[in-house]
Formats: sequence, structure tokens, C-alpha cells
Amino acid sequence: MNIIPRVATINDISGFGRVSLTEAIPVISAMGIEVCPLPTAVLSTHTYKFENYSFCDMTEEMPKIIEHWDRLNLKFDAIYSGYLGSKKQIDIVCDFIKRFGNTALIVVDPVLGDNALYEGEELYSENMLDIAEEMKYLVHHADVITPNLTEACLLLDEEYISHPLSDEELCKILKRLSDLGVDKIAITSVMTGENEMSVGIYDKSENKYYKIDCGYVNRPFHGTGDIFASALTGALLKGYSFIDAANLAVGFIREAIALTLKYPHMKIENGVIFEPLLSHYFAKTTYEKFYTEIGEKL
Ligand code: PXL
Repeated sequence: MNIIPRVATINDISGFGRVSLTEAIPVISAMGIEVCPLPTAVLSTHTYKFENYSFCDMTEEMPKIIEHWDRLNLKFDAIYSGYLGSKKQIDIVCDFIKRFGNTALIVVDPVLGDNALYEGEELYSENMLDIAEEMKYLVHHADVITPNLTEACLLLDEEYISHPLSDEELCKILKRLSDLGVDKIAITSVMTGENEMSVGIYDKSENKYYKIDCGYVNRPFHGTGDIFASALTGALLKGYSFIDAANLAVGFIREAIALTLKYPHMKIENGVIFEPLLSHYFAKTTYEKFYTEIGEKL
């Protein structure tokens, strides 16, 4: 629609720690796509392992930004939402999608909690639990969703789904999520074997299920979910099929993790090092494939 594809990116900006907009803006821009950030909050750092961070809620400001964009008659090729701090913000995003989302690709990363894969990790906060109900409503408007397994549980009203998952179990969860009214699902960071972590993929219009091998490393890598959703959105706008777009996103994260591991003193909360990779990775035209098809016609 726009000469340079344009994406409205609704997420927080955390000044330090590599998450949300400080990943979405560089990643999507490096893919040759214009990013229009609609900030949901401004923080000094993200909230994982940091204490006493500053937090400025942007709920009051968001409608003013949207009104101005409306007066400018802006058109978006995609709307991509991430961290939303309250039910009110979810309502604002639903309204934004109704006003601007007619022909846009709608990508919702239903940020509700972390995967409780590692000892001492928090499952989800009370506030996030509170907004899970509203998030289901937002998910209903989406073409693509990218929950982790914890978020998938919350969306499906499941107490807990223990990993590792068999291919069949993974397909069933993907199918149930698509029954919420979504065509394309990617569940991130799912253990699919003792030492195997995957992204589970379901493309309903193709009726195909896949798992993409993340190249498991036994420690958390913070902020990779946001890189995944950002690169996925960018690749979809560039015309990749859903599985190829998700594969491209996983490949980028695998390279970022490999680079980060060269710096063993990097703290988990500093995220993964991806900046030196941006210029070459997204300039490539072919990508190594990490996926296998896991089910059909469930
Ligand atoms: O999606 C990760 C994320 C985004 N925004 C904020 C966060 C986190 C994870 O810790 O704290 C503010």
C-alpha cells in the first residue's frame, strides 16, 4: 500500500535492556520498513531483574497520537502490538485496529508473562493475569499471534502446560489457539524434547503445522520474543510465507544468541547482542531452514 511498507508498532520503550521498541525499531527498519512507534509506556529499563526503574504510563497520550495520525490520514500496512499495561490500553488498541486496520496485517504479541522454564523465573504478574481476559478480545482481531507457552496457557484458560511437548500435543495447542479466531499462530520457546526448543507454527489457511528448531541453549535469553515478533512482522510485509517469515526470525535470533555467547559476562537482563548482525542478515535473499512439518489435517 505504501511505497515503503509502514508499520504502526504499539509497544513500550525501555531505555536500557533491549526489549520492545528498542528492538522493534532497529530490526524492522533494517528490513527496509518504516516504523511508526505508538509508545504504551516509557521506562528507564525493562522490568526483568531491574529494580527501582522509572515508569511513565502513556495511556493518556495514546489517543492524542492516534487522533493526530488520523488527521494526517496515515495508512498502515501492518499494526503490531506488544507490551500493553492495562485493560484500557487494550481497548485503545482494539479501537486503533478498527480505525486503521481495514487492509493492514494485524500482528498481536499477547505479552502477559514469561515462560517459567528456568528456576526462579516468575510465571506472570498479578496485573498481567488481570488483563489476560481482555487480551483474548484483542487476539480475536489478529491475523497473527506470537504467544510463548505461558501466554498460550492464559489465552486457553489452562492452569499450566508442562513441557516437553510431543508434536501431537503441540499441534493440538496450536489448533485450539486458532479456534480463538486467528489464522496464523507462532508459539515461541516451547520445549519439544529434552534438549530441543522450538517455535510451533500453525498456518490455518494452509492447514499446515511446523516446528522450527531454535538451537537450544540452557539459559534464558531476554528480549528474544520481541525480536521474533518484529522480524516476523517485517518478513511478512516483505512477502514471505508465514513459515518462511518465522524461520527467518528464528535464524536471526540463533545468530544473535551465538554472538551473545561470545561475551560470557553479558548479563541476561542486557538482552542479546544483535546490532552488528542487522546490516548483513536482512540483506540476504536465502536463509537456512530450521523447520520440519509436524502434522496435517488435525
Ligand atoms: O516483552 C518483554 C518486555 C517488554 N516490556 C517490558 C518488559 C518486558 C520483559 O521483561 O519488562 C517493560
